[in-house]
Formats: sequence, C-alpha cells, structure tokens
Amino acid sequence: MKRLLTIQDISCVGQCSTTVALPLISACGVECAILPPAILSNHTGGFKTWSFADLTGELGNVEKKWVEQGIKFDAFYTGYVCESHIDPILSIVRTCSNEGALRFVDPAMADNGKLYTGFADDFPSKMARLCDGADYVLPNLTEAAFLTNSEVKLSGYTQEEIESLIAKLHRLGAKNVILTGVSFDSDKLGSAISDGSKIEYDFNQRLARMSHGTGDVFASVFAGAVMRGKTALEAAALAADIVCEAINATSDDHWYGVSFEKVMPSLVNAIG
Ligand code: PXL
Repeated sequence: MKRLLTIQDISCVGQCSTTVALPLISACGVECAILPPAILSNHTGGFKTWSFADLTGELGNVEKKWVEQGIKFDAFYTGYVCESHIDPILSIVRTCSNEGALRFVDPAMADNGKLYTGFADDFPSKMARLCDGADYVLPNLTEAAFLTNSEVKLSGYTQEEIESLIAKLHRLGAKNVILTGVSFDSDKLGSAISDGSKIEYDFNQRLARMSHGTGDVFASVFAGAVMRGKTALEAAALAADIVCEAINATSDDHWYGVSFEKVMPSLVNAIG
C-alpha cells in the first residue's frame, strides 16, 4: 500500500482540509498520514469567528523525528497552508521522499474572485513556490489567476484564455495542471487537465448549488485515485463525479460543507 502525507490545517468543524482528505484518501486504499500546520476551531468560509493555533514551530520537530526513524512517503498532498509553513513543508518533502514520490498541490487560498479571509495580497507569490516542481497542481480559476498575476474574472473565460492560464501555471514549474471551474457552456462545469503537451477536458452537468469544501473533496479523491494508478483524466473525472454526488446528497440547510460521507461507498466501488 502506498503512503501519502497530507499537509493542511485541521478545521475541527467544517468538513474541509484534513477532515476530508483523511477519510477520502483512506477510502481510495492509500495510507494517509497527516501533518496539520495549524488547528482551527472551524474553517473561515462563512463561520462568524474561529480560533487559530499555529503549529509552524512544531513542523521541524516532526521532520527531525521522521528523519531519525527513516520515515518516508510515496506522495505529499498540500492544501490550505500559510506563508510560515512553506519552507518547513519544502524541507519535509526534501528529506522524507521515497524515490519517485509525487507532489500534489491544491493552492487552497481563494475562490469566487477573492482571497480567503486572512491571506495577504502577496500570499499567492508564496504559494507559487509550492507549485514549482509539483507533479500535480489543482487550482480553481480564481487561484490560477492570482498565482499567475492574471486578470481575475468570475466567468466568461474563452478556451484560449483557459489555455493561456494553464501555460502560465506550467511556467511556474507545475508538471501537470488540473484547472477546475472551467465552463464554456452555461449548463456544463468541469476541469481542464494538462500534462504540458496536451490539454483534455472533463465536464459534468452544472448543479444549481455550490458548496464549501468541494475543492478539498476534489483534490483528495484526485490524489487518491492517481496513487491507485488512474490517469489524471480518469482521476479528475472520478473526483468531479464524487463532488457532484456529494453535493446532491447534502441537504439544503447544511451550508458549511458537503456530506461526502454519504458517497464513500461509490468512491470505494469506483476505485476497486
Ligand atoms: O476548504 C479550504 C479551506 C481550508 N481550511 C480553512 C479554510 C478553507 C476555506 O475557507 O478556511 C481553514
């Protein structure tokens, strides 16, 4: 069994980041180790208030113990992180990689044209350092625009604009780009998957509602599926199907995340 380390916050309540990644990656049949660089009472996307305990100072201690014991990983998947976490993360990747270890980067920092609360305007340039050399980078359109200093548009991207954003993301050093939130047709929503030489598209029927935490569900299933041997296109298509199924399984009054728990059997079946 492959072992993946996910490095992203624990939002104790809110169905995002580590509390989504751990169950979904485990359901894919991949051992999932975690390293939370911060612990929040709940996420920052719609709750009125939150506590935030920063664990930057602990990251080096954890790394030291892993190095002492020869603990290494087949993959790293980073999500929501802060500026102070970036150097310690890059150090852990350097010292704790098995040969050929893969790096998945979900630059979780923005959506709907805006940076998440708490991130400074220059944070995207820090996140870009994590994207450099990553095997798979999975931004939404807003994150892609911030990462590449491009115009931030809420909708109306042409195929040419999408492909130009992707080219700029490769120039940051991303080997494969999975750009989410792509739409050329009002009733379809999907992703563009690029390996640097060809761009493929995957679309689903657009759903009436959007939900918090869907980017984390997408990235977690994508990483788990790639680790189980799926191609990037197959993994993106499966991740999108699971996100749609999870949104449909979520009751209208459940506003802070998606009920991905209800679709775990589908994921297990699809991964085989
Ligand atoms: O889902 C991304 C995410 C992760 N972690 C925290 C967040 C968010 C988005 O708002 O606030 C703490």
